[in-house]
This record gives sequence, structure tokens and C-alpha cells, in this order.
Amino acid sequence: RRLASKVAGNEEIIFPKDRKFTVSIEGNIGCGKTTLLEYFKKSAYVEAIKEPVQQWTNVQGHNALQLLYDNPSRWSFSFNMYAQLTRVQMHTKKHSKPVKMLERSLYSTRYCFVENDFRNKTITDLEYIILKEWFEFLTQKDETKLDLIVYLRAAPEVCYERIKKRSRMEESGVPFELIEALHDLHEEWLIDQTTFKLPAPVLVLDANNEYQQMTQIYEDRRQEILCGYN
Ligand code: DGT
Repeated sequence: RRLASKVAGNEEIIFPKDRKFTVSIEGNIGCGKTTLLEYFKKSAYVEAIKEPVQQWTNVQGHNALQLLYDNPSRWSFSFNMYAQLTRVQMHTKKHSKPVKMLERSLYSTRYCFVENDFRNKTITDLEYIILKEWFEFLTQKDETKLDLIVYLRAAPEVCYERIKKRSRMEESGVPFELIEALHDLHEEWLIDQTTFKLPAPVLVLDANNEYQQMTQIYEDRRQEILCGYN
């Protein structure tokens, strides 16, 4: 294997020459995905593509995220269809740096949110089938492949506290039960690996720690997070 090593500031990683790497950062609402992306955004190797939450709060004047939480049965299908579109846009964005880092992916929409909505009956059988068929079609494409998943694994209680603390207006009514259900689905998908097919190897990081410790973990495990190996 031919390796290229490059120093930018005080960072150094060993990366296969000409290799393009796509990593998706996954984990419950409030687990700290944005913080991780902000941290690696400073790296010369990384293009961090954040989830367009602001876009979801203003879809040509409609606050889709607010509607979703006000009336999940009415709006979950629309929201997931739109989230799926914005995720395809993230997946298909051309690599501008060796590592493309995504905040969530088509896979978490499908295996966590859509699955939760189906089990809760906030979407109908037909809506579930439509979302699934779109997902299956889209994930056959090369552009939607992932090389690595980083799972920020945090207790639902910790996530819930963080959500309350950051107090995003649309999320003021998010019930703890939703955070628990989404936690269980992330676990089912990324830890148990029994129900759904994994699109890439998984690196699990304990995300229960506070900011300082988390950034230390990111620093210590930089090579694994950005390249998938030590
Ligand atoms: P972080 O940085 O780990 O705290 O992450 P957040 O909370 O900024 O980002 P995320 O993706 O966990 O959630 C943002 C909001 O959007 C949250 O209220 C859940 C919702 N959301 C995100 N993706 C989807 C999706 O694919 N489907 C549905 N129904 N909701 C989603």
C-alpha cells in the first residue's frame, strides 16, 4: 500500500495516496455530531458536510421541522421525503478534500427515523413502502456508499439533557420516549446488527463525556476516524 503522509499545522495522518474516503457521523439527537464535525472541519484533509437543519426550518417559507413535531402523523412522511432529498445532495457532493465527513446519511433516515415512524404508526404502510423503495433505489448508486460509520454512542438521558440545554425552538416538545426509541434503533442498527444491513464498518465512540474529554478522544483517534484504521 502506498502511503502519503502530510503535515498541516500540527496534524499528521497517514492516508493512502489518491484515496477518497467517506465517513458518516451517526448517533441520537443531541449526541454531539455537530461538535465532532466542527472539530474536524479545521483539518486540511476534511470536508465536513453538516446536516441542513436550517433548510428544514424554511422550505420555501414552511418550517418542516416545526410541523413534524407539532403533528407527526400528518408530517412525518413529508419530512422524511425531504430529509432524504437533502441527504442525497450531501452524499453526491463531489469530494473537494480526501475525507468527506457527513452528518448522518440516507441510512439513518431509513433505519432510525423512518423505521421509528413505521413502528409508531406515524406513517402508513404505503408511506413506509414508498420511503423504502426510494431508499433502496438511491442506495444502489455508487455515490451513496460509505467507507466508515462513526457512532457517537450516548445514553438517552444524556442526549435529552443536551437537547433541553441547547433549546432549539422546534424541539421544545420532543418527548423523552422519542429519544429512547431512536436510541434503541441506533443500537439495533449499529451494535446488534441483526435487523438491517450495515453499509460500512462501525467505529463506536463513547459520547457521554463532556466537551473537553470528547475533543481529546477525537484527537487521540483522529487516524481511525478519518481513515478507518490505526
Ligand atoms: P447533534 O449535533 O448530535 O446534537 O445532532 P442534531 O440534533 O443537531 O442533529 P440530528 O440529525 O440528530 O437532528 C436534528 C433534528 O432533525 C432533530 O429534531 C431530529 C430531526 N431529524 C434529523 N434527521 C431526520 C430524519 O431523517 N427524519 C426525521 N423524521 N427527523 C430527522
